[in-house]
Amino acid sequence: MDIIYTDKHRLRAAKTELYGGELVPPFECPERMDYILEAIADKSLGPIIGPDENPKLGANAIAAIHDAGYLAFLDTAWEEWEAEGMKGEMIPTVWPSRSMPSPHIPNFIEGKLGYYALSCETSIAKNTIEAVYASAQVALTGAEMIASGKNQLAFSLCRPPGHHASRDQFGGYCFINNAAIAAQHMRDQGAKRVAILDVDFHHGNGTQAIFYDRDDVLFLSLHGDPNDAFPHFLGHKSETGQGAGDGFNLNYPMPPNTPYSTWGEALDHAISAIRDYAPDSLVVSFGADTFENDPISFFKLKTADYIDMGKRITALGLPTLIVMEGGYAVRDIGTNTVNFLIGMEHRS
Ligand code: Q9C
Ligand code: ZN
Repeated sequence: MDIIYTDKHRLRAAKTELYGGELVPPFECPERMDYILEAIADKSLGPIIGPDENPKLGANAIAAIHDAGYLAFLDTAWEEWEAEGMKGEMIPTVWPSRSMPSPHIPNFIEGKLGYYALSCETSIAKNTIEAVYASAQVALTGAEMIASGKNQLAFSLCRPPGHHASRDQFGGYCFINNAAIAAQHMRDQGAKRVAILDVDFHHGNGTQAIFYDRDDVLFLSLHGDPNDAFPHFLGHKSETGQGAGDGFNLNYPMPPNTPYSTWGEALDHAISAIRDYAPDSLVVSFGADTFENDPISFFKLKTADYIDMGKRITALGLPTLIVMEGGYAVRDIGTNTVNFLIGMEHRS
């Protein structure tokens, strides 16, 4: 299967993550990609190809999915922060909270940072945004391969991840929603319906919010119950879409210690909903943080389960783009991700 990847992800090299009241090295680190690439080489998967260099590819999709003011904020955030003489990385400290509804967008960078952030573990650092756009290009290149009919399967090895990013907010290690812009690009290239299946441990709050009122993109997410897991404020079963999108959003929240047997039942339900929807193509937001040894998650999937997961999803027989999201058990992320790809390659 074609794997799209660029070394530019290394420009995303924040030193800090606010975690448990301490500043720690970020869980979402460059080494994640090294372990995945090593496992890909071990199994001779590939080829690994660079993203399309055409800067216009998918520009419409990015503009359709994200707010212009948000993108402008991302472009100059670090410069503005440095110009104020701030010494550390960008960590928001203030938000327009429930008691301050309908906020105006402030001028000062500290205020803008809180306005455009949904959480504060995701420090913005020098060159972060360059890596973010390279990751988006990796997603769009994969989307183009599927949309053009050149490929039935492709893997966009994106970093940083995207599924927590909404139209105008970053957080949960995400800035541009790679899966959402990929799905939008497929729509722009003629797909009538696209399904996005999110199997990362965390709820894909950004993707859900982006497509919540649309019926042309079906969103399904299997994840840790938001009562117990990040992002805490979205991802309940009762969230089923609104307006034209009513019925086109499906959440499968699951409790701590969920094993693959239970998780797989939710997957089968999601797969049958995708079959009923009959999309032209599928985007899979893949995270390996469902793994039993993930340091920040609580499902109990085992390494061999990822092969079965891939086989079940690929049985849909749809043109499919896999987009990399999370996974923080760095030593095992390569094997688990590659097992998923091997499962996905089982096509009749
Ligand atoms: N106590 C992705 O997997 N913080 N993002 C969790 C746990 C945020 C995960 C804190 C986790 C974000 C793409
Ligand atoms: Zn995750």
